[in-house]
Amino acid sequence: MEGGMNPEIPAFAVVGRVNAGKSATLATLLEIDDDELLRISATPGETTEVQPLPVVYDGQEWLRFLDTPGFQQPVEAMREIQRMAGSGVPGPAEIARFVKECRDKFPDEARLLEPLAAGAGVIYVVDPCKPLRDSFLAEIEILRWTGRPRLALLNPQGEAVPELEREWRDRLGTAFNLVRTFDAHEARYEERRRLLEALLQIEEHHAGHIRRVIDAMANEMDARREEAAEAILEFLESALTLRVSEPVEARDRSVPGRLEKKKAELEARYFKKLAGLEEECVKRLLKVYRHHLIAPDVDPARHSGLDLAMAETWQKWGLNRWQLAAAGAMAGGAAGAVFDLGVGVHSLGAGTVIGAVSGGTAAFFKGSALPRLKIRTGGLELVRGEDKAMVAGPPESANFAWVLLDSMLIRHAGILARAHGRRDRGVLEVAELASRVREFPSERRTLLQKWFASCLKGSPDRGKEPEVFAELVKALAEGG
Ligand SMILES: Nc1nc2c(ncn2[C@@H]2O[C@H](COP(=O)(O)OP(=O)(O)OP(=O)(O)O)[C@@H](O)[C@H]2O)c(=O)[nH]1
Ligand SMILES: [Mg+2]
Repeated sequence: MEGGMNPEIPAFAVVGRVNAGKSATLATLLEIDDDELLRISATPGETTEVQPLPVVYDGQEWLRFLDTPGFQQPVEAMREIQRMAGSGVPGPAEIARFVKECRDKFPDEARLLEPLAAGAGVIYVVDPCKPLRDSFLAEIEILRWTGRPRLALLNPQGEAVPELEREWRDRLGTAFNLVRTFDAHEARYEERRRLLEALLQIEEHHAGHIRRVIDAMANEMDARREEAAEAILEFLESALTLRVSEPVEARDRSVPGRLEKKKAELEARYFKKLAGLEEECVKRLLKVYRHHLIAPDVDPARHSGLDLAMAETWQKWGLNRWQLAAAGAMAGGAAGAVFDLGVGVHSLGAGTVIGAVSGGTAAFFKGSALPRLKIRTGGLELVRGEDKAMVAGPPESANFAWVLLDSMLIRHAGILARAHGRRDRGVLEVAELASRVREFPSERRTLLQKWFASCLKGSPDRGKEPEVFAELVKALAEGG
């Protein structure tokens, strides 16, 4: 397998200047967020060997990408190849000779051209924010001489400069079969699919293989959406049915303040458990979409200022009052509960930043602004034999379930928007994303409201589950 190639399998080598974002492009395209598998770094010359990245579905390799070291001395390499051609125009024969004979003098160029000489197609990555210097023109010339199918990708690493980009496009247009934009830090599923379709356009010979990968990717996205819907459904059910209890003894009633203290402890336990369920769900979503560098974020430092943002949180997500009223009425819910937003609504200045969206719904329910829990005490429940118990259930707010759902849908959208080529650890950037449930069609709201009500009562309506699941899948597809 010369140069990491097998003639049966279409191969594309990703080439370009050091630091152009070649590895990042492949990482995003193939969803690899692990530096152990694919190194991305601000240090130029990070990739020093050709690295084959096979695309395998159903145990079979359908397509192969090759990450390559960057061009280091393109102008000198171009002159060398021209010298080999003498008075003629250089072509694939000179490229092959260069690969064989110039390893010592041009180790990087020889390595990156080797797979092209062996038959791989070209994906040339450039940063269109950089001026189009002679050294880039030399790279473009060399790649043209390979005679291989060629796709150029503009991967902007900074602020776009329209005149520069036009210059790049004009020049690349003369030497490449296609020119496309692929932002390695921003591209999502749709852009990844378009990149593969571009390969289909430039390399008709292997169309079947490439199409197979495009289809497999689409099927996989559908399957993931279903897994995500299942995770969210299970989260909602466990969160809405969550109850915590605490035994109550005779002296709890006789010593003043003691019951109140117990209530407060009980509330704290409830919200901690809720946060745990939430974290578990976000972890599942991250896993479904193959993200390892993002934490579900439960860092309390990120949540400061949240208590204040509480009212805005309830207003920003979930349904608004009228939507709640409508959903509640249609679902046969108690209209009286509808106007209870669960918190003292204090007005906040416009533009208050809700820093903790990424932090979790748990953060919404914190400190003095905790919504009131339904707490029942005094002989209503029997726990462990004769002990009387105090039971804390869901917050009284009619919007509780909607806020939980919205927070998961928003995170799901944030996960889809996160490119695997990024290597910064961190949390999802979802603060700017708007409420999803407010856009739901009314039949969906009614269905969910009914199911929520059954969960809140502690007896989830299993008969409705398949429908709820189907609606969640639809909602996730709309949010993608
Ligand atoms: N802002 C931004 N930075 C990017 C983008 N693509 C790559 N980078 C950054 O650019 C640097 C180089 O990225 P790599 O993917 O390692 O580049 P490379 O072309 O593989 O580099 P070598 O292997 O050294 O030739 C890294 O710090 C990346 O995070 C992008 O689309 N946007
Ligand atoms: Mg690299």
